[in-house]
Amino acid sequence: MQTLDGEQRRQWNTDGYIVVENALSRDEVTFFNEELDRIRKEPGFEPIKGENLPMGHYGQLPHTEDLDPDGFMDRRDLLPYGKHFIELIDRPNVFDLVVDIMGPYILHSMSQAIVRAPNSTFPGYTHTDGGEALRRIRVTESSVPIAMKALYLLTDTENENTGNLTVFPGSHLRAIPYDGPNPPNPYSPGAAQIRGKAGDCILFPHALWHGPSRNESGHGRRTLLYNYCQLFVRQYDYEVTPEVNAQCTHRQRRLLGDLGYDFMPGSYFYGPKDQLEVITGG
Ligand SMILES: O=C(O)CCC(=O)C(=O)O
Repeated sequence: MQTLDGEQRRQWNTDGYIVVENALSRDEVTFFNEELDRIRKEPGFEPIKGENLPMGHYGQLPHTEDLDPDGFMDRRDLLPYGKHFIELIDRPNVFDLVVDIMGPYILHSMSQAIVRAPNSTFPGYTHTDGGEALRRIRVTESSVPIAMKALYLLTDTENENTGNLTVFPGSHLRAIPYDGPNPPNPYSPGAAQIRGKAGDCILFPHALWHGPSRNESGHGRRTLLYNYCQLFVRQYDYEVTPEVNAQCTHRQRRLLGDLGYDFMPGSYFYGPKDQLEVITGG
């Protein structure tokens, strides 16, 4: 399998992220953009708000609220929308690097498509992933992450304030002052807007302070996100339906939590005997 080169490893350890250029071809970018237009009109999981609902939860909607292709969309659980979304789970030019970063004892934990609308009053925001729990955990520079994300750009963010993923380089090693008097935002000192092209993929751990900048580009900024976690941590956005399961390869099924035997106490604590072989395709 492919591994990080020296410069990528240095950047991962120091800055806490790397950019894989041209991870998707131009044709694939076009294809997935059309898919986002399609799924916007279909039922799916979107953020729901309500007084009695826990923070950040997603519920089933008949379609995305804003049907303008450039309008806001935040759709979770992409695998039921087709095999091409399933194939992104272990697309070799990105997944190989994920395995090099995390090791082979991993699961796919979440899939998501986000469109950030232009010209909105949206100021951007900064956070870490993994909620209240992971926010309190800090790993060292030489540790594999507990969870990480692959963010595929489907539109260019070559200029600043075009909905760029904005990160605080090196912040994966520091606690985010989330509940303090001055929580970070994309315009705080130390923030860096990543400039990338449609097709590039940004890899970063959940612990990195990150989030979107404003979008003044005049069009929707689009991304696909695929998350991974260590085997003992649970997935958090889907149930594997028989339809999805039937379309998966052996490796994809393993990454969706099928250990090759029925669950018993001990499962997911230690990996199955063939885990290395299945994950590395050896
Ligand atoms: O929309 C974005 O740029 C970032 C999404 C995000 O914050 C995340 O991946 O957790």
